[in-house]
Amino acid sequence: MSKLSRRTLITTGLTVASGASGLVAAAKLAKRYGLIPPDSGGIYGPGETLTYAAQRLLTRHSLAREFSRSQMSAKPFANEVAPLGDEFERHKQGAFADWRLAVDGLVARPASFSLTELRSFPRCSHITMIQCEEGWSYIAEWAGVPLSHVLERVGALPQVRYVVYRSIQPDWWESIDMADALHPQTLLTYEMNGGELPVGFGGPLRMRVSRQLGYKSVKYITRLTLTDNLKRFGKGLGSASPEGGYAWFAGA
Ligand SMILES: Nc1nc2c(c(=O)[nH]1)N[C@H]1C(S)=C(S)[C@@H](COP(=O)(O)O)O[C@H]1N2
Ligand SMILES: [Mo]
Repeated sequence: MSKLSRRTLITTGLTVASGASGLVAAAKLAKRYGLIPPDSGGIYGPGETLTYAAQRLLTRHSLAREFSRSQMSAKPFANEVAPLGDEFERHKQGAFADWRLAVDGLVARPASFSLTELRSFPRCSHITMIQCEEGWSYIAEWAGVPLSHVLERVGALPQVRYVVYRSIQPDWWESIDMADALHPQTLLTYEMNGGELPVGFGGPLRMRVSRQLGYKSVKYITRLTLTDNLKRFGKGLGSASPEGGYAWFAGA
């Protein structure tokens, strides 16, 4: 069977199962094809599974909508963050010269990159919309190094299934699957709207996951961990968001 017709069959199966015999049947089907998100337990679990499985089958390679320069928001809104603390202040005073991005886990060559090194890697940019789950949004230009390039540089091992990313704010950590980690619009950004990424918007380094809601675009990134299993991180639900009642997969 061709790849496409197999995909159509599974997707149709998921849709039929969700209507006819309920979400649980859809979840069973998703499980057979390895499309279970890490927060699949609990009362919303079957719904989360259906969303994630269907999205991955239908839109794995789709691009987030890109906008023209004239559509950029005149006044982008920086969502307030909790106080950033002394360590961050020290970095800020030193113009972030000592900021590092550590990369560990299932990699051939664990590494730690300075911002200067990250800036020397291939640079990509896009004008996309960031949407908060609370309803507001803005359109901005983001520039940085594609996450896929960093993964290639450290030698991501073939069994890697997720990238966990952490902030200098310990409460903010997320993970994404390989469809998003290798996606061309997923960038470790250090620039916004043609200038340095402001602190309010996550500077000096922010993960920009363009196909998901704003909370997946974590600010002040310090560490990436490549893994085949999310169970040993936090409460085992994949990231901080499901621990707080939000979906791990936040496809927008
Ligand atoms: N480290 C960190 N990252 C974060 C947040 C935060 O409070 N701390 N807020 C998240 C939420 S809920 C949203 S909607 C976006 C907001 O992005 P903005 O400030 O560029 O509008 O950042 C996300 N990344
Ligand atoms: Mo948000």
